[in-house]
Amino acid sequence: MGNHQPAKISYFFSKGYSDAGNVIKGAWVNNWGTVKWYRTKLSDSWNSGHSVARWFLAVLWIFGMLAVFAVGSAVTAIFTVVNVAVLAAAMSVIYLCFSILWLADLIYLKSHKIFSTCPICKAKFLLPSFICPSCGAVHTELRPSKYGILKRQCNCGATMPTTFANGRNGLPAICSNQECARPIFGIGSRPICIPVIGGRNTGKTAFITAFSYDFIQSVMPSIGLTKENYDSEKETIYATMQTDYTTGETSATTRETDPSKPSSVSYSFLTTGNGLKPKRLLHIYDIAGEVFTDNRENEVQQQYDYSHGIVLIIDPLSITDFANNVWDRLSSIDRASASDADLLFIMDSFLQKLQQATGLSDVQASGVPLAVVISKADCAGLPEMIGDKAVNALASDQAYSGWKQTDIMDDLCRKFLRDNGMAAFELAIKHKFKKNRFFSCSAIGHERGLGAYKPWGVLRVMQWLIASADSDIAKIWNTEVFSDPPQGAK
Ligand SMILES: Nc1nc2c(ncn2[C@@H]2O[C@H](COP(=O)(O)OP(=O)(O)O)[C@@H](O)[C@H]2O)c(=O)[nH]1
Ligand SMILES: [Mg+2]
Ligand SMILES: [Zn+2]
Ligand SMILES: [Zn+2]
Repeated sequence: MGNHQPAKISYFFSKGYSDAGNVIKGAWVNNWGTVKWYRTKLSDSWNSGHSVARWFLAVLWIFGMLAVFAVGSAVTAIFTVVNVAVLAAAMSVIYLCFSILWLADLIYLKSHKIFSTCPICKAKFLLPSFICPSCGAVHTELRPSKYGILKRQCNCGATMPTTFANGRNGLPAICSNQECARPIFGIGSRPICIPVIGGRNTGKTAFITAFSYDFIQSVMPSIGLTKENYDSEKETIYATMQTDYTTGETSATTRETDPSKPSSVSYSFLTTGNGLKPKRLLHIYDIAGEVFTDNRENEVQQQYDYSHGIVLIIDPLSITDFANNVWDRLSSIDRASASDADLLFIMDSFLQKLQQATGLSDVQASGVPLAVVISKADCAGLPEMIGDKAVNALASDQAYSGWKQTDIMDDLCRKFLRDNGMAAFELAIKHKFKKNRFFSCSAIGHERGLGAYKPWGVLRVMQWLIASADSDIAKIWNTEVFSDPPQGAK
């Protein structure tokens, strides 16, 4: 509440003080002036009068002086007290008003889970810094305060709203981190932040492309939601994703070695409609795989701290036991694009970063839901082992009677990893994440370069994470059912 703002302070907190002070001072000066006047009279009559009259007049003047001093002081004192009381009353009323509104604004933001995050430096803040539309001054705390209850006047004279209810969301804003200060959009929305992590070439970008395209093009219209753009940069990302989706390509996420550029980029968009209030702001973070393998990062990935769910992508072709078995059956493209990153190493490096960002200790388990996703499940006979085909085939199996489809898939994936020498990995996940679930998916649906994406299993992953994060969306997007915890993970 205390930061200096480039705005005019309300009268009673600024000029009100000095005005009252001057009035009170004036009254005392007046009173003292009268006393002085009597003293002059006294000395005049003493110096000029005869001996008897002199004594008589002196007594008279002294008496008068004392009377004026006593009565005058009393009156001035009462005047002072009244003045101070009026000023104090006005200040308390204003203080009370802005405190109540400040609190109401805070309660609204908190109860609606509204905050802002910077897609560049990843900082999280309740409110960004707002920019005066006429002069560009930065208001770091545009909230009800001594600068104004519902509105304040910028030093330039422009009026700015100070609450969520009367237009603050519409003002231009920048990141609260003063070293960053990049533009922030979607003010007043509830963010849903989901980082997608994994080694290089595991299929993160393909996963995000498949999700974004299918969610925006099919899911959102089917549940009555519409898209609003975040900014033009994000729309360039979406344009690339649309081209990749329709042509069946993948664009490599460029390695960011320039320290001024972020190591992870988010694809962000707003979704609104169907009674969803406030708007939701989805941030899907695509983190360059090098961040994990080379342990190099241009910024602390603070979003791990405020993320609502994490997608950990595993390339089955990077699992040595499995890859050795099926290598001969792979197409040359799938061979060439297999990830060479060591899964346990990536996991270790990720856990370190997670602890760094969230302040978790080594033994504490994270409460963030973690989706472990086996990607590229279209190749090497995987559909029949862990894909929907396998799940459907087992749905009538005695061993799985009464199981939900999503739970069968979870179980098949865990078994697949254990059977291929990854038991330690599955155990580590169980220890480190209270809420974890395993999935298989194919983002492209086939190997790269064979026409448009035909994804399966991608939306399911995101539905689980988004529905866990947002009960309102869970009510309208509920095509999949999940038990908690997964049947096979109990
Ligand atoms: N067969 C198949 N290959 C995929 C799939 N997704 C990704 N790939 C391959 O893996 C490579 C790397 O994918 P990409 O999404 O760029 O991985 P990233 O480095 O984790 O972002 C791509 O060039 C594809 O050849 C998939 O669903 N199926
Ligand atoms: Mg990528
Ligand atoms: Zn920033
Ligand atoms: Zn201004």
